[in-house]
Amino acid sequence: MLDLDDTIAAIATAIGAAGLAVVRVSGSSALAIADAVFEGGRLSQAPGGTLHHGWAVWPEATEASGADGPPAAGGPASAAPVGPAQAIRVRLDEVVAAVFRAPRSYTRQDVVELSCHGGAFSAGRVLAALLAAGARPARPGEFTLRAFLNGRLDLVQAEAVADLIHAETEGAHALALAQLRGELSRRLATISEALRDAVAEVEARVDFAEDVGGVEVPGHVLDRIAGAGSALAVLLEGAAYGRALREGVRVALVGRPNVGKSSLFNALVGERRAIVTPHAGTTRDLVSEAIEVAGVRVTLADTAGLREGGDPAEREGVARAHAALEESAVVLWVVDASVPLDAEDRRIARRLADRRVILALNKCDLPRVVEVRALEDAPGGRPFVAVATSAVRGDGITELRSALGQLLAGPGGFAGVVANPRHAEALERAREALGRARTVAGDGAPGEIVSLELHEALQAIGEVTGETVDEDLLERIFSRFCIGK
Ligand SMILES: Nc1nc2c(ncn2[C@@H]2O[C@H](COP(=O)(O)OP(=O)(O)O)[C@@H](O)[C@H]2O)c(=O)[nH]1
Ligand SMILES: [Mg+2]
Repeated sequence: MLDLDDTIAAIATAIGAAGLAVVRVSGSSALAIADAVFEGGRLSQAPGGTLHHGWAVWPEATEASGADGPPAAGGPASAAPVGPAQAIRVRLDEVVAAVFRAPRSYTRQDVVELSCHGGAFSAGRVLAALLAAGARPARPGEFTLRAFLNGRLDLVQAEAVADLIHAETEGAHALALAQLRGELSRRLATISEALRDAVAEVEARVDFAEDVGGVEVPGHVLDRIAGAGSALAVLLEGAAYGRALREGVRVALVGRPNVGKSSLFNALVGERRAIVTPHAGTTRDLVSEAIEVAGVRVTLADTAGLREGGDPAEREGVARAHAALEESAVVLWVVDASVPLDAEDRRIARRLADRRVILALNKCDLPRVVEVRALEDAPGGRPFVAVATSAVRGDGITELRSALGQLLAGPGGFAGVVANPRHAEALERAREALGRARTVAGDGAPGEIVSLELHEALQAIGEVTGETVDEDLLERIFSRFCIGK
């Protein structure tokens, strides 16, 4: 996979009915291979950054390519008799060829992109023709891997390409773009640079003092290490938010039966998705729907009312509600504010003691008998965000969304946000190594020991940017990409 010599080809667009599809070729023979399947000019003579209108054709048979006609497939083009002896080449589709010359291309190699018609058929035939002309099918993410190996992108940026493709919300998209622009990479580069300076200084002193025995690490170097450590800590603080942006979060609506969970769920989702009746125990199975709040994809789950007893179906529903509660980043706890709190409410309050909770005081269209204070005083009660709502009138729904948005919100901006768990794990290791470096330096350990920890931190940061990754890790990262990216 790390081989850059052969020329690879793949369909870069999703398969299906569409105006266009793009088939991409990259490698040292990209222009020659594209020429073999293109009728309408010599692409190998064309300057980079040019477009050429013409036809994709089946390549003439050569010893090297082993091409012996297009694959048998229905359709008018393949109905004509074809074969190696045929002088007239079979036209596969009308295309526009875009020529990019190394190093000014996505992969920094010669690249040709053939835009043909979309749909299930055309792009597949154009790709088959390129393969017959000598290209090899690209593996998932192999174009981006080449861009990385050729130094066009670092690993954070390469992974941002995959995140961009998979982004489903404005927030996930903005974050991926910021990382693709190199915003996280630049911050990591600054931290690494400070650490390399520290290492250089520590090691110079060690060398100098060889005869004298160990040396202590000077104060200004310790300050630099501490600065790098807190810069990492700032990045890691935003990691939960980053992960929420990238992957979305789950939010469960919980409460005792009949307080209006399903009604609030419907109001938040904006449609009558969950069944609402005046009877307690209506909701049994989980009903989930995704909404977007503050740029984060939120999967809301309406649950069965938490109470004990009930028939087997309701008990199963309650078990599922508890499971949904466990998986939720934030819990939307619904209380009927028009009736006094009961033992179930207090039991739920205790259950939620260590969770991030938004309290909806529902049915606020009716005279209110529950005060927030009463809930705070409940055993296990805690400060939470409370919003008065009326699911039937629509009061407080906007406030509920913005309370949720505030709980999910991050440090502001996407510039230095760590979103990928792989990055967070490695940066956490780097931060720990720096902590140890400071501790051992404070204990008067010799420079060599401090320098070991600094190297470990640099190594961990390098795993994020790709300076110090091994082949296995690259394989794992890029295998998650789409083919053609
Ligand atoms: N007055 C009033 N009734 C509500 C409100 N929200 C829900 N209800 C009613 O309370 C009953 C139970 O609602 P539902 O959403 O099924 O509650 P769940 O069991 O918690 O899911 C239904 O008759 C709803 O119409 C509200 O804000 N005000
Ligand atoms: Mg319900």
